[in-house]
This record gives sequence, structure tokens and C-alpha cells, in this order.
Amino acid sequence: MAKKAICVLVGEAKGTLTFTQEGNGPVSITGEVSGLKPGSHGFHVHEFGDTTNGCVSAGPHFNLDGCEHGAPANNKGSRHTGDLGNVEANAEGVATIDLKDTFISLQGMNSIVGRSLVVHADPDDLGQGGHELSKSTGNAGARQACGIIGFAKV
Ligand SMILES: [Cu+2]
Ligand SMILES: [Zn+2]
Repeated sequence: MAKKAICVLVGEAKGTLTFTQEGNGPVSITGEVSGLKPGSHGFHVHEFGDTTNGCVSAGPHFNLDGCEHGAPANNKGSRHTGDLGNVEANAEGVATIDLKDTFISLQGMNSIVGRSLVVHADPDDLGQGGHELSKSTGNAGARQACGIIGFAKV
């Protein structure tokens, strides 16, 4: 049975993302974010579905296993559950998103439903930048947009 979730991003940037999953397969994420500066932007699931004080209330990266921050392609044990890497904004500041991830899920332990999606001002260095924040946040800078991930009609 397919599951579907949606996230409306608000902040300095804006957009809508759709998440779909067949059974326990990968989660597909599609959508568009506008109002970004051209280039790469860190893209993560953060722990809390809370925007009381804007995107800050979303807390740290969703991290089930106490791992360090890393690249989305890393094997289990070397990335946060919520580490989805970067999205690329074009010259108009629009990022078109079409990715799949096998760590996150829309059900069970790794479910991202009820948590937040955050788009950052700067590139995520995927843990490799040598900055003091590289191993926790990828040094991706300010939170430009965020939204709570919720179930949607399939
Ligand atoms: Cu983030
Ligand atoms: Zn992370």
C-alpha cells in the first residue's frame, strides 16, 4: 500500500514537497523550492515537527542512531537518518527536487511524518568540510525555509 506525505515550506524561501513510498521501498521526494540563492542548499529532515519559533524549533537533524552527520549515500551508521544532502537552485533561485532515499520512511521507526524538512542558506559539506560544525550540521548555515511533514491523501 502506497503512502503519501506533504510538506509546505515557509520562510525566506517557499515551496511544496511530496513524499511517496510503496511498501517499505525508498521514499521519493519531489517538488520545487523558490526564493533561494543560486547554488547548493543543505536539505535535511530535522527532529521536531515544531515551528513555534520558526525553523529553529525544528531542532537538530533527525538522528536515530547517534551517528555523525554525513552524505545521503553513506551506509547506515555514517549519516543521520535525516541527511538528504543538497538541493541545487538554478539562476532564478528555484530548486527542482526529484530524489529517492532508502533510510527515511513514512512508517515505523524511521518515519519522518510529524518531523520537519529544512532547507538551508548554504551548501551542506556532507561532513567533509573540516569545520567544527561539519560533523553535526554539515555547516549548512541559516534555516531558510521549513515545514512540518504530514500525511496526505494518496
Ligand atoms: Cu538542516
Ligand atoms: Zn545531519
